[in-house]
Amino acid sequence: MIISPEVRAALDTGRPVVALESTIIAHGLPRPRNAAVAAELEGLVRAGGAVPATVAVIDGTPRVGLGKEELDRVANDDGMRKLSVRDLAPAGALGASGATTVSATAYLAARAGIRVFATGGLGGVHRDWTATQDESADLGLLGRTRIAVVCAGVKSILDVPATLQRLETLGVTVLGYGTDEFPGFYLRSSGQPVDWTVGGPREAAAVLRTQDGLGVSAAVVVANPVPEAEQLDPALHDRVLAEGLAAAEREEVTGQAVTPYLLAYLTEHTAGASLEANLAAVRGNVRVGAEIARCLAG
Ligand code: PSU
Ligand code: MN
Repeated sequence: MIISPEVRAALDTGRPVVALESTIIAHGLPRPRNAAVAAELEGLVRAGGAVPATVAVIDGTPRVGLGKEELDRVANDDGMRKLSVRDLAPAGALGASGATTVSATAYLAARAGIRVFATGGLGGVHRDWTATQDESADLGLLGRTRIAVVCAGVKSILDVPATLQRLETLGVTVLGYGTDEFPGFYLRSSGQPVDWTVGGPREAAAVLRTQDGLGVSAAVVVANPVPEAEQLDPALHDRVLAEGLAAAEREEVTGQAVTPYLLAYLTEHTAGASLEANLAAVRGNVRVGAEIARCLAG
């Protein structure tokens, strides 16, 4: 694994660092918007007084902190695979390149010594789980990795109550960030309650410090809702999502392809509105991630 000099220096001197994933760039957002978003997110981390560490695997080498050229490859190279944590070893051994999901990003970032990671929405338990057993590797990995993940909940294409139940089973702490309801990714609320609420970055950082003191080594999900003004219209969301789920079933989309398929379906059939809500959520999470990292460092 190569940690970029800037990230290395920040970690060595205790300055705030925020990890960012690359799957959202390579497979979650349409081109050419994705490259601009990758740069924008790094800029938001910097504006928040922290160092961005985007994670990806380039020609077999896991990288924590990407240069401009690598970021461009993540956004535009058709050969970029989607790498979950189980894919890291074969990608490394065979020299493949790929974008890292939440699970692979959290794994590599924690290994590099990064405490805070910001993304859009976690993977989780899919709605047809009893038939397909499709559950994102994100959850299992978060159950054994000490990292804070700032996200807007889990993607609403999933079974949200089942995902929350699995997080509980796995021992993952879930904090509502200024809310007592679990966010619904494109929507402010999923309608599900959370057990714990933090009021801001100081309280979130205090939870992380306390967790360190206790030696608990699971993730803390900091669930930060998209701003109300920028959420997707809930009625439109429910209608298009139902159509998208039916289309995925009709077209027999399975495995790793399911999440990108549904995200793209929503973008297309909401005339881009879901994409804007998605981006608003990610931006908010990246800002909060930088604030929490700063509180931790200071
Ligand atoms: N959130 C987004 N866009 C994405 C993802 C999350 O807004 O593309 C990605 C994350 O990388 C997450 C992955 O880890 O989707 C989950 O995929 P799967 O369900 O195949 O595990
Ligand atoms: Mn899956």
